[in-house]
Amino acid sequence: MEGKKIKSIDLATQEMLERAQKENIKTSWDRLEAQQPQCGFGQLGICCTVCSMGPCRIDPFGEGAQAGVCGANADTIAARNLGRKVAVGASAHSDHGRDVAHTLLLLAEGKAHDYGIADSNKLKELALEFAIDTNKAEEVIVKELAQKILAEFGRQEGKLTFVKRAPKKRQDIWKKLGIVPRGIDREVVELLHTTTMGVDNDYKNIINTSLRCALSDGWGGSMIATDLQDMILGSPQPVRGKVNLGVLKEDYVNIVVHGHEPVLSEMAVKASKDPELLKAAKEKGAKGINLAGICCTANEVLMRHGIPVAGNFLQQELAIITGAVEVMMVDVQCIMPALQEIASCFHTKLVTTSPKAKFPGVSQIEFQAQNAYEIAKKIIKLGVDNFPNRNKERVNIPRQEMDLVAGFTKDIVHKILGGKYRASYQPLNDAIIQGRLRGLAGVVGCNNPKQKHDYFHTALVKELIKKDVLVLQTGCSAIACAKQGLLIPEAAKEYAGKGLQEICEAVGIPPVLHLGSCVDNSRILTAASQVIAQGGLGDDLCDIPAAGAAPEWMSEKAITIGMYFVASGVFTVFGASPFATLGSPKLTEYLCAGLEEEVGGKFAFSSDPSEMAKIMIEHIDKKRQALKLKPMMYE
Ligand code: BF8
Repeated sequence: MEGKKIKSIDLATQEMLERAQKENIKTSWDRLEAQQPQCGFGQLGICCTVCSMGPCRIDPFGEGAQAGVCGANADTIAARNLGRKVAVGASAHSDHGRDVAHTLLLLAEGKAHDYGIADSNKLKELALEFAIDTNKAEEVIVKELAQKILAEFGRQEGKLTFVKRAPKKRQDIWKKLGIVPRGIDREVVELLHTTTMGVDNDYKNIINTSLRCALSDGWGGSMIATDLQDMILGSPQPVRGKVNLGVLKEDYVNIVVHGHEPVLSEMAVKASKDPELLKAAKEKGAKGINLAGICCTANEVLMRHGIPVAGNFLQQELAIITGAVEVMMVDVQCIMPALQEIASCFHTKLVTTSPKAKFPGVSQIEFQAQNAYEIAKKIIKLGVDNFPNRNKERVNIPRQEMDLVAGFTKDIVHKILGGKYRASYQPLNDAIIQGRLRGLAGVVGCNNPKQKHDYFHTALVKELIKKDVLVLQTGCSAIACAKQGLLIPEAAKEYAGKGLQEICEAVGIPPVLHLGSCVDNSRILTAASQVIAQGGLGDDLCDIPAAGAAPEWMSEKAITIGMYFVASGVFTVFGASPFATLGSPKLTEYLCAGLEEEVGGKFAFSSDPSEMAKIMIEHIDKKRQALKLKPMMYE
């Protein structure tokens, strides 16, 4: 790769990119290059396609048109474009949550026999939160809960039930600003409505509606997805696993699960151990069946079963290019349309499973909760039967794989830090109060070929832990750092500051905690609320010495997550450009400064991981000072 711009810090990725180049297989990096120069108006957020009088664009230099045909200026156009992204991101997470809730209803009605209640404590907890009498038969409680949770989506008035999980002061702020989320669907629809032609032209009001919609995701759809998945599929426990393309096995049938909704992949885990299928695999000349994951589906099956992770978002194409994947089974979200073309260069069968996500020319085996296990078996069987079609000469699996520990939920953090006898957040709060720990950071989000793959995540996280910040991770960011060896307890000694090191060594945790998939960012909100409830670190989420970041983001979902973090009072830094809002300096200023006065959180943007770490640490220190906490112990 000498003399060329390195596209990834990950050696397995570098190796596969070289192979793709040799074989003239185009990946997202090549397509990005072919797109150059990308549209400047689009990058600045000042291209409007809302109605057919356009497309209109605003001249960013102030010389040409300053308004679209309808009269919308740069502020309105940029805010509307941003708001629509928030609505899409919220709808993706929340529709995922709805599907899980629907599975729960089918389960309660006896129509989804392959599922059960894996965590009955979670059922009790949720039943109490939803004011359900728990002295009834379990199936009655489950049915009532499913119905009540499904009603959260269509709720017209009042507030989402999980809003009560936030500190009182936070809820009061939302009330004052009129951004308490009501029904999930209602908030998405209202944001889409108000950003259509000729409705809301006040950029601040559009952001206000966007914040409410984002909150309906963070404290609604995503939280529902997380809690119900834990209840039905089992609450994660710390588990060791392996990560990177090296987890694919040369002598095995390799099945890769990719996407977001774990209800089917959970069944794939079970089916991959089915004696009948294992026998069939051996008959076809394989040693067994090897299941691995990509993206957030990977995080889900990793956390609950220790299933290895083949890679993050930008590695989905590369997994197929190893020539060793028999089936890639996809559900929804973050699945590149390019996969089919790449699969057609190899023997790999791409299988879609959601009626919401079809690919032209790709066969679909539709997932139904009613006969989930049979469907999963059918897909795995397809992989087994495809094994003899593998061209052994074309198999090229990079050797890289790394250990990691995942499965840290809010309850686990509680238990581990609180000790054997009394689960509590007090030791964590005390560590922050006494200056052993500086604070907390949530580092989350995607990959983006515009940025050196995995570099921004790992460089930022290394700087944070060096300064005694405990890092919580989800999504592709967690996979990036895991590949670089940051998610094992031994990483504390090598990378963490002395205070964080002491804590990690005392309780045996890594300095970077893997909390799950992107909907599991909701775990960060509930954990932070419990930190406040424990006492000593203020009375609102914005008081905690904490910050968030999405260093390599690309998805609309990342913007929605950022919005609900900010609306919850968290200072949140995004890598690269300010959501395509630079064409409106007023909007950018509002997002990066003005919002703080209203919600206590704000955005910052930076394309330099050291600078990102610096501003996050400055923010954490500012919060420490405001709380009059002790100076850092080892500085
Ligand atoms: O929901 S981090 S690339 S996989 S959007 Fe997608 Fe981004 Fe990965 Fe998970 Ni989240």
